[in-house]
Amino acid sequence: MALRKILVLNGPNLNLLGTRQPEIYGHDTLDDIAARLTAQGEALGLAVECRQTNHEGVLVDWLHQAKREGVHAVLLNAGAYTHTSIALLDAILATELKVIEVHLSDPETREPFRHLSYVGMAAIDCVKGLGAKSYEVALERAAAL
Ligand code: CA2
Repeated sequence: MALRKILVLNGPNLNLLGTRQPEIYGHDTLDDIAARLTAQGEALGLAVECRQTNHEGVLVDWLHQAKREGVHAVLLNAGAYTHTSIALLDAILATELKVIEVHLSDPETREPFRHLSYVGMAAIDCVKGLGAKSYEVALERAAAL
């Protein structure tokens, strides 16, 4: 039987991870995180695919594609689009995908403009504030869905 697929989608500026603001986002690069998630996925019997884009519409397109391809769950760190994007909220609602919101930091303890999450209005779960470990906890939760 084919492995269940988990898509890990990362939004704007997350390609800079590990190079700037390590006091907030840690020292791991996105490639480090992707490598660990892939290995963790193999242990859990999941096929993990990680992607990053700086473009809102590309995230919307990837959610539509995930629905068409029958992806089991999506881990979504939409970066700043978390707090602004009704398009992403609509895409999650329209696709009815199981989306787990992920954040390295805890936006609710940061500036007030980060307290609102449009992604959170449609996501089934949220893991935040654990640095790169947020993705690993989210993947464990996705495996249990
Ligand atoms: O904590 C998170 O994971 C965030 O989604 C990160 C976003 C931020 O806008 C959200 O409020 C919380 C920002 C990602 C920017 O990534 C950088 C990585 C390295 C250096 C600078 C920015």
